[in-house]
Amino acid sequence: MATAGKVIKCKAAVIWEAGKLPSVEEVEVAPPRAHEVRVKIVATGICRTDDHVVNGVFPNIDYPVIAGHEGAGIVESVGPGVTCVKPGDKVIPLCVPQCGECGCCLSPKGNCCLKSHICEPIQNLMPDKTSRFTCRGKLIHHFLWTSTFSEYTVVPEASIVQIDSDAPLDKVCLFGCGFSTGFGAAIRTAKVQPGSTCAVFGLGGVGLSVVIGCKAAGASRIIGVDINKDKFPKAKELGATECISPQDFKKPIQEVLVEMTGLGVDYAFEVIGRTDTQVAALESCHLSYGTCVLVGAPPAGSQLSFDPTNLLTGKKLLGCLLGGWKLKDDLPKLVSDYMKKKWNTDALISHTLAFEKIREGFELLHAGKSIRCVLLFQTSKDHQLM
Ligand code: PAD
Ligand code: ZN
Ligand code: ZN
Repeated sequence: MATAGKVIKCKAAVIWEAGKLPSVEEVEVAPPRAHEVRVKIVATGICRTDDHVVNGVFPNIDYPVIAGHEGAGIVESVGPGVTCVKPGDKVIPLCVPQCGECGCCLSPKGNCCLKSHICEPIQNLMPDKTSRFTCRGKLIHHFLWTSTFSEYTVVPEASIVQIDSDAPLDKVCLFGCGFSTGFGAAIRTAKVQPGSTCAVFGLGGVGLSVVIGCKAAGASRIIGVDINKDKFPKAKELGATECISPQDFKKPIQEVLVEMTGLGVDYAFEVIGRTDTQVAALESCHLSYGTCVLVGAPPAGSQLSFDPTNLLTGKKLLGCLLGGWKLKDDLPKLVSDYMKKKWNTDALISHTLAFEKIREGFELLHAGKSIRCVLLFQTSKDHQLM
C-alpha cells in the first residue's frame, strides 16, 4: 500500500470528555509498530458499551478517546513480526484479545485473555502504553484496543482476526460485539437445552442476539422483557414467543415470571446493565436448577446485593465477556455460518448511516429507536484499497 509506513490523516469521532457526544475530526494515525496492524475500517456498529464511554460510566477510561468496538475492515499495513494477517485481508478487530500464550488463552475454560486491556491493569492506550492517534496536536486514547470510530485504526495482532473474503463488512461488523456476545451467552455460556424456557431482560441488539441463540438452541419458550414495547415486534420476529413489560404489572417482574412458568425459568439473561434487573433475572430462575447469565455492563463501581438463598437452592449465576467465545478461534467460524445463512443477523440492523452522522446514531440509541445503527465510511480516492 502507498500509505504503508506513513502517518494517515483521516476522519474519526473523538469523545473529548465524559458526557459529550463524539465530534467528527481529522486525526493522524501513526503506522503500526511491531506486532501491530493498521486497519481501514469500512463499517462499525454503535453498541451501548460505546455509549457508556460517552456518558463516562465505563470504568478506567482516559479522555479524549476514540470509542467503537464493533467494526469490520481491511488490513492496510502490518508492523514487523505480524504473521496472522496481511494487507488486503478482510478482518474484524477483537475487543477481547486472544494472545494465545497466557494461562487463560491456553486453557479451554475461559476467554478473558490475561494480556488484555482489562487485565494488565485496565488502561486505554496500546499495550506499550502509547497512542497511535493524535488530533489538533493532542494525544487521543484508544478504546478496547479497537477504536473503530476511526477510518483507520491500529490494533495489536492479538486483537484481530481474518474473516471470509466474501463477507459483507457492512453486515458482519456486528460479529465484533453485539451478535457474538448475545448469541454466545445463550449457546456457549448458558448452553441452553432444547425444550427449555428462557427469559431475556433487555431487547436491544445484544438481547435480541440472545433471543436468536435461545431459538437456535431449541428453547421452546422465550420470554422477552423490556420497558420499551417498540422492541417487541422484532423480538417476536427473531424467536421470542411472548414479550412483557415490567411497567404493566404491579408486582415485581421476577414474581410474574415465576408465576408464568411454575417454578421459574430454566435460563434468564440480563442484557441491560442494571443491578436491579440483574437481581430480578436471578430471582426469576427455577429455584433448583435455573441459570442466570449476566451480560449487561452496569456503571463503574456498582455492587450486586441479593439473598444468598438464591444460590443455596441450586441456581447458578454466570457472566460472560463477548459471549465467552475465544474470538480468534471462534469468530471466523461464526462469520462463515452467517455466510451459510444459519441466522438472520441482518435483521438486527435498524439503521445504516454515513459515519459523519455518528451523533444521529447515538441520538437514535438514546431515543430507543435503533437496534443496531451501522456507520459506513465512504472510501475516498486517496485511501482506496480495493
Ligand atoms: P441497548 O441499549 O440497545 O438495549 C438495552 C435494552 O434494555 C433496551 O431495549 C431498553 O429499552 C431495555 N431496558 C432499559 N432499562 C430497562 C429496564 N429497567 N427493564 C427492562 N428493560 C430495560 O443495549 P445493547 O443491547 O447494545 O447492550 C446491552 C448491555 O450489554 C449494555 O449494558 C452493554 O454495555 C452490554 C454489553 N456487554 C457485553 C459483554 O461482553 N458483557 C458486550 C456488549 C454489550
Ligand atoms: Zn459492544
Ligand atoms: Zn491471552
